[in-house]
Amino acid sequence: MKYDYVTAKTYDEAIMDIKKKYGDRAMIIRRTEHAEGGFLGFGKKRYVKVLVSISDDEYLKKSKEGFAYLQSNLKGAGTPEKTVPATKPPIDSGVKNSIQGESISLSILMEKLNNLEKVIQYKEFNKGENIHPNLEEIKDILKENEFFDDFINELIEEINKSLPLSKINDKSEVHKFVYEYIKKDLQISGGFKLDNVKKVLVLVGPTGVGKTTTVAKIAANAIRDKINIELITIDGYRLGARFQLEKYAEIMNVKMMNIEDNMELQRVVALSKADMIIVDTTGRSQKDEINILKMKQLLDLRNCALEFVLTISANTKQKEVERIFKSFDIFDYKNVIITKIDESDSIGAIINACIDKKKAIMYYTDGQKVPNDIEKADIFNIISKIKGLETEIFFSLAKY
Ligand SMILES: Nc1nc2c(ncn2[C@@H]2O[C@H](COP(=O)(O)OP(=O)(O)O)[C@@H](O)[C@H]2O)c(=O)[nH]1
Ligand SMILES: [Mg+2]
Repeated sequence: MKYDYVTAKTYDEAIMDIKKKYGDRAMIIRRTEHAEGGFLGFGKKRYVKVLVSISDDEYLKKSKEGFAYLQSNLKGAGTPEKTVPATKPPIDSGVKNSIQGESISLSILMEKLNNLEKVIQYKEFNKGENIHPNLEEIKDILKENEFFDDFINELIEEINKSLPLSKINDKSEVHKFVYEYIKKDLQISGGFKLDNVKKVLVLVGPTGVGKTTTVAKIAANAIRDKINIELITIDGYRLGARFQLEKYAEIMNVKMMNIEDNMELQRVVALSKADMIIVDTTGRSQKDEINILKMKQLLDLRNCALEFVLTISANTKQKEVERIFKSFDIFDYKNVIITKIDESDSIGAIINACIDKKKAIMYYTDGQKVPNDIEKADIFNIISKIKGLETEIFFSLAKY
């Protein structure tokens, strides 16, 4: 944007000069009357000085685009739809029609530029430091819950695209949008399903997340539901771990076996009369890829509904979550169990990873007590774990 002073004897002449020199690109900013020379107030030379701003072509193009954008985006938000002002700009008497026309077109341009300014402000508002306070708040909430930046930014963009300003101004509308957005993409399986074929449920995951405890919880609840189950551990090299499951099996009075190789496993599964076999796996580190590969080979089973479940602790640091999801990819797991929710403030990263990788949440566990501290996941109990998201109103409206 450039600026120029145009001086002429009269305002009309100045307008004509401006039009000749700059065409449509000029916008009048200020007009001042001057007088100089003469003696004792007589013979002074009078003239008009007009300050104009000159837009470059790119700016003018943006103005037009910006105006269209504003019209489509800010409709209903109190933005004037008409570009031509109701009152004509003041024009001196005796001004020619053509000049009047020029003034109107300059006014229209001025109006367009004003609107462009609003568009820029609106865009700026939703970017960087000037983000709308309600979007700023939701951003903070999701960050606090350890959702990933990419997810948050996409969500904010989606809100800007889908919600009119009048709804963005309403905090509960923004929260509702976030709830719907997560609900739309988050898969929930809410427990295992039995098929006609024998089910083999295998819990994999990092050491110490609570696999053995969770196996015991699932088993105890299945027994309560009169499902015939058996337990297998391939955690044999860690004697302590094996005894841990043995102890649970003893209390629940279910069969438990320690398996060392694939042949043995195939035989045991084939001979089993159970509806479901739950397998507790080694607690070796997920960084140990060779062991993961060996485990995969050991667990290669046919003629049964083999299902791997990733067990991950809610305590897992945000940057670890993606790596863990990835390192167990080899098992082609479809479901996730979140453990130790009672010890963590934020499960956003896990929810986020489940959305990204299209994994369903099966259960969450919230304490050490077997069998009680486990819940089948549903959309309400999972989303309500997002601290700061006001979900009560939507839950009360939603049908179970
Ligand atoms: N607070 C809490 N502790 C849990 C939960 N699940 C398991 N634990 C504890 O975590 C520790 C490791 O559990 P374990 O089942 O041996 O983990 P594994 O190595 O994955 O088999 C034990 O002390 C469990 O009691 C849970 O949901 N909440
Ligand atoms: Mg274990």
